[in-house]
Amino acid sequence: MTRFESAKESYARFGVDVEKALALAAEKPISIHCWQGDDVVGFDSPTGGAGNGIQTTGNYPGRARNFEELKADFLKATSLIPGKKRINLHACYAVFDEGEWVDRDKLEYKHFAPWVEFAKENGIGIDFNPTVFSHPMMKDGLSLSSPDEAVRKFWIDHCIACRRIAQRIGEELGDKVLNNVWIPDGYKDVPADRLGPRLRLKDSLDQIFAEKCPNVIDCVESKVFAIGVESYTVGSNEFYMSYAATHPGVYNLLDNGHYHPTEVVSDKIPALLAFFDKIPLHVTRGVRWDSDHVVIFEDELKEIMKEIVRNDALDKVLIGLDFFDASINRVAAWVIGTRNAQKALLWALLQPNEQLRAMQDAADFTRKLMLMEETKTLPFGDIWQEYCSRQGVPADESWYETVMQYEQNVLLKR
Ligand code: RNT
Ligand code: ZN
Repeated sequence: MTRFESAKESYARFGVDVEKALALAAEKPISIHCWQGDDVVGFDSPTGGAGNGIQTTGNYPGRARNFEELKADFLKATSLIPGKKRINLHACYAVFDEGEWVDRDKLEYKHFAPWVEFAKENGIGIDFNPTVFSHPMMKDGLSLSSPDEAVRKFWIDHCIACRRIAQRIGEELGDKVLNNVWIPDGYKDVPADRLGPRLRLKDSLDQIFAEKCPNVIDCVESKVFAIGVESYTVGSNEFYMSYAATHPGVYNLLDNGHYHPTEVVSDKIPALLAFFDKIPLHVTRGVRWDSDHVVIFEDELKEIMKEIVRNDALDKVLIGLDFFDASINRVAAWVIGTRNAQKALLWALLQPNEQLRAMQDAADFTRKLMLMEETKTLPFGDIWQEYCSRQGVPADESWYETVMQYEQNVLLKR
């Protein structure tokens, strides 16, 4: 008997159908953020870098500097990751012809057509984001909530352009494209007016979402605070939650780095499932704050995946990743973080969820706790290895050698 067959029997003793779990894991796409590959720099400001609302730390060699390099690195990473993939793009990854450049309010579908070709060639979906940071039109740290009407209009136009691009990408791929609005707007010190910026943001969003885009899934992403905006964030949780609740078709994206440290997204998922038919996620790892460290196989990640699986919400929760670490090999960062998200998803699919629910409803809490704890040491590693093998990717740490060879042959030569 192989280790996998024996592990399968161990799970079967607890009523878990391993084959079903493997099939479900293989079907659920994870949207992989392109920005881990180049420290959120993008292609639209050759002299610039991440700043004005976002920051990356570290200077590991080999950052992707252009479209060709980013594609190659992404494919190297995804060749080592099991499961279905999408690529999550930002507007700053527009691909311009030689000598061409347009500002963000003038972006068009053609600037992303090369990405659509890439997606078609590789059988992956695309998600999209307006890039409302790292740009001179961020005035005094504000964009869609700015009291300067020229600034506000520029960013409204950018977001409208992005929805149109996302719509066309969706048409080309015969798919729906998530278009996520996140802005860094806020104040460092105690604001004198907390309502005004929010009313302006609300009006901006109304203008942005006015046009019907049937292939777009619209969402807004809140945040509690950031470095430099410690006292007040315009797009707070309550603001966007209320906006989504009152604007059908606009969803509230949950980034698990964007809440107070004792709040957990695993508990927010079932709360929102009672009201929304979709919940987009940014799965990340915050260390003391929204630090966007590489996702590791930790309890809260497992708990998030468990809430998706046991509430039958695999079709409702859109799993996307959001981390960027420039202090380690960026391809390895993608592989580690995404393999861990896959691993946690498979882990969640292997829980005796129905039995546990029945025990809770019968107030059989002792038995429930016993079962939760005993199943923690089932031979999960053997099932994970089988999943990777069936998916044609390395089942163990041997993927690391592939990345190190790529570092030697490609990344260090940049
Ligand atoms: C920032 C948000 C946002 C960004 C990306 C690049 O705090 O999490 O999602 O990380 O849009
Ligand atoms: Zn995010």
